[in-house]
Amino acid sequence: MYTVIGNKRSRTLRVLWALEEMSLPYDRQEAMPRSPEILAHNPLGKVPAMTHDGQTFTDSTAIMQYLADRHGLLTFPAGTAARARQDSWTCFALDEFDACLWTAARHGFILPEEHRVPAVKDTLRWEFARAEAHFDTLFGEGPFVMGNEFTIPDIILAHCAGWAQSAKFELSNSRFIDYAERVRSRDALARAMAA
Ligand SMILES: N[C@@H](CCC(=O)N[C@@H](CS)C(=O)NCC(=O)O)C(=O)O
Repeated sequence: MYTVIGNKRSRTLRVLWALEEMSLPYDRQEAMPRSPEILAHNPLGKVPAMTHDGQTFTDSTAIMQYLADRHGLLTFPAGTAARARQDSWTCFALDEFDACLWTAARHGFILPEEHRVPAVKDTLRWEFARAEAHFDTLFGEGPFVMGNEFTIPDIILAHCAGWAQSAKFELSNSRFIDYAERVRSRDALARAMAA
């Protein structure tokens, strides 16, 4: 049994979503960032973590890709050209979307007040819009980034689209908006949110 430690208003939702997509059974342990519950599993205090078979895994992308590889779902096999392209999408999602949102959060409410630079948000909004334009350039026929196959980077990108809205980053590219709406309408996300 997999046990996911974290809270749904965080990247933990990505792992829950992946588990629901794969129809795998799991338990949840509620933990807020930096709480004693997560510090017991991750000395950095970051959520999510996941335990399985006496082992602890951290970082939402590492956890999702571990699950995908282990069960041969939501991924192309390691060592294939398709997997390299899939991993490029994963890196793109993390570098261009996740990084903007995370930096905005850090300068909004996470860093000690004296180290925050609130004005950086304008630059991050501009960077986010540029990332949407780059998505448009890279995206093929769809419906997913890897064509007909729904894979891990789709979860990261669509999660970032939802996160952007709650962080008041207005989405600006119609192809990215359509894509995000399509991916976010999947039943597995609704189940993960209700879990
Ligand atoms: N790359 C990591 C980032 C984890 C992370 O920073 N999580 C946030 C919540 S979404 C957190 O726990 N932050 C607390 C902190 O940085 O102190 C992942 O994808 O899991």
